[in-house]
Amino acid sequence: MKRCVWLSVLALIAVGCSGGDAGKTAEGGGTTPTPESGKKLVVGFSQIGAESDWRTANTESIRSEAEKRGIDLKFADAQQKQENQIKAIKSFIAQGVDIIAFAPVVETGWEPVLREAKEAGIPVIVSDRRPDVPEDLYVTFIGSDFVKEGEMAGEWLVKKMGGTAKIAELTGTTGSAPANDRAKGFRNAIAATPGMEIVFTQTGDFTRAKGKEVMEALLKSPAGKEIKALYAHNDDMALGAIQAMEEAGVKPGEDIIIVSIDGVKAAFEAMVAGKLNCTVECNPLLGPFLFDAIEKMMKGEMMPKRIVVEDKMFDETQAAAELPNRKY
Ligand code: GYE
Repeated sequence: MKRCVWLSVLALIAVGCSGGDAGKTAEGGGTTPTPESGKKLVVGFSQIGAESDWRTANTESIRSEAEKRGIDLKFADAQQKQENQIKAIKSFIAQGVDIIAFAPVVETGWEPVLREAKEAGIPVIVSDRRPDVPEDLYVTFIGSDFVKEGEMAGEWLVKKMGGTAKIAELTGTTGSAPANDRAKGFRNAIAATPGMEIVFTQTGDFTRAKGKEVMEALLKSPAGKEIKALYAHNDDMALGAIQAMEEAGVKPGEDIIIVSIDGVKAAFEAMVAGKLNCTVECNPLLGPFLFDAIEKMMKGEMMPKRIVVEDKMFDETQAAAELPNRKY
């Protein structure tokens, strides 16, 4: 059944991008959309913004992979605003791109625009973050398991703190899949250890500046005096918080134990300097995954609804050896 639905999507694409007669027949009677000979494949990509080192590496991976494969990439930066992403997707539809890919800044609010793409016969691939929409509105979702990342961070912290700590949490962009899932995963991991207590939680919007600002205010408040650990949903917020701690005379990595997520180079440098204790990797190099999926789709191959990118965890004891291997 799924295959039938998919083949009819492919047939729609052929009509949408080639006028219905340039596609070649695929096995099983479906139609594979091939851009007219000599015409480059056009992919519209709506990126969230440039909020973190992770995002910069993600953008670079997508741009360079498109270039390598001779794909015409129409790239739109939404500056962290959903309304800009919706505008970009509508504009891709109006331009009649072959494929739309996007990283949804928040989980909700995507159904109407994805229905428009579907009605226009343009397939959508989801990159990085999950949107809360019915599965028939996209081909596949490529990205990490954020709940698992939160669990890994929590498990590591329980061990490191010997089961007791008052914890501050810096959450990611409110309403985003990684903020929701990393909060959930971390809570799953500490649930069985009552000594592990989250006493403060606030968004730092995945940025260094906001991470610093929130930590500055926290350290000035009574709650700030009892914090023994910090869990930041990304490295950038942890790095901002580290600056705030140093300016307040608190030793990051010693007075306050810090675990964060992403595994960017700057986090490894902070670990080597003894200021950060652990980072859970979240691979931003999604370009090859994305364009492999697009190429498979163009050949009419069946695709899973979910492509999970595997991540590892690195703590301060592994940082120096690992730093030269980091690619982002
Ligand atoms: O962890 C953070 C970025 O969606 C996985 O977004 C991504 C997150 C990443 O801003 O640094």
